[in-house]
This record gives sequence, structure tokens and C-alpha cells, in this order.
Amino acid sequence: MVVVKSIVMSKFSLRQAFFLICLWVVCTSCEHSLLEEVLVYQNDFSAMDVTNIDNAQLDEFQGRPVLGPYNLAEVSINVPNLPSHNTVRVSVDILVHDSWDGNSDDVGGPDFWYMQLDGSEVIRTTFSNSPCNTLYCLYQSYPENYPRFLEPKTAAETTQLPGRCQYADLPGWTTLYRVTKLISHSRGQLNILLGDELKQTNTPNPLCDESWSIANIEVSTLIIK
Ligand SMILES: [Ca+2]
Repeated sequence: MVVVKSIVMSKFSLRQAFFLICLWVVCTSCEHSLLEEVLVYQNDFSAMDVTNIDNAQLDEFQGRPVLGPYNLAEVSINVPNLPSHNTVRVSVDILVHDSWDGNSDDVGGPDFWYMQLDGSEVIRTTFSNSPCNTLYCLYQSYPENYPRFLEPKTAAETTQLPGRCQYADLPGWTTLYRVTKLISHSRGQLNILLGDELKQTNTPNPLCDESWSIANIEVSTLIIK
């Protein structure tokens, strides 16, 4: 019996060892190394610089310049002269102003916002600044793509900024999000397209009812092996 038990243990140990070796090979082959990272574009609009931006308009929010406000609009940022790379990371700080209605499917929405990188959509989502309690809540899809049902202001950086127009000076009516996307990319230039499909058919002034601005954009090129 002792011999049999020893053989069984030995086989088990060999299998275990083989499994662990396979696991190690698989895990190590999945690892990626960051060889280089270069910040190639950064714009918080403090220098009022809108070079290479189509449909640029500048405004001020809380005493700081922002790109916006937009409602039913697209803005396009071209970033030329990229160094050699195989990946690009884009980070956009978006201010969601006033009464966005998230996934609401009526006169007030859905309120879509999207980003395309070189023509490929990397996010298509909704934001909501709605109050949310057990009796009433307009859900949003961010940080996922539409349609998901998440609470208003999910994944926000800051939630208590004042509104811009409809709820100007009222805290909680502008929400700041940092939208970051990493994509495979090797071209010498990058186009970033930001846009919305806001819906509010029961107001004479949709731009005041809900809008968005960009507070900061950063683009980095990376070499990942
Ligand atoms: Ca709306």
C-alpha cells in the first residue's frame, strides 16, 4: 500500500509540476513591457491655442478656458508628427454641463456622447446629471458603451461643480470625467473626433439645457513589446 501511495503521489506531483510550468509559460508570454512613452500633445486651452482643431470654440468655466460649449456638434483634433510607436493613449477631460438625461428614451434622450480615433469609434455612451433615488433616476451608460444602466455620475472625477447655464451656480450640475482610451496605432498622425447626439425637444434653448466642454486633452505615444 505504501508503494502504491508513493507512486500515486509521484504522478500527482509530476502533473502538478507540469501544470505549473504551463501556467508560468502562458502567463509570461502574456506580459507586455512598456519600452517608451512620449507625451506628444497636451492642451488645457490656458494658452488659447486651438491649432489643428476643427470647429474650435473657446469659453470660460469657473474662470478657466475650456473648448466648448457644444450641443449637437463635433470637434476634431489633429495631432501630427508622431514619433515611432505602436500604441497611442488619449485622455480627454470632459465637463458634462446641466441637465443631461442619460439613457432616457423620450423627449429628453438618450443623450449620446462619442469619441472616434482615426475614424474608429472607441466609445459611444450616455451621461446623466439626473437626481437618483428609489422613486426617480435617469441612468447613464458611462463608463461602458450604450446601453448599460449605471447610476448618474458613475466613474466621475468631480461631481459637485456648478451648472453652466440652465443650472448656473447650482452645485452638482456639471460633472467632470476623464475618458482614457488606449489603442493599437502606428501612423504618423492621429485624428480625435469628439461629438454628441444630445436630445431635448421640449426647450427653445437646447445649448442652455445641456452641453459639454473639454477642459484638457493629452495624447501619448507608446512602444509596447
Ligand atoms: Ca437631453
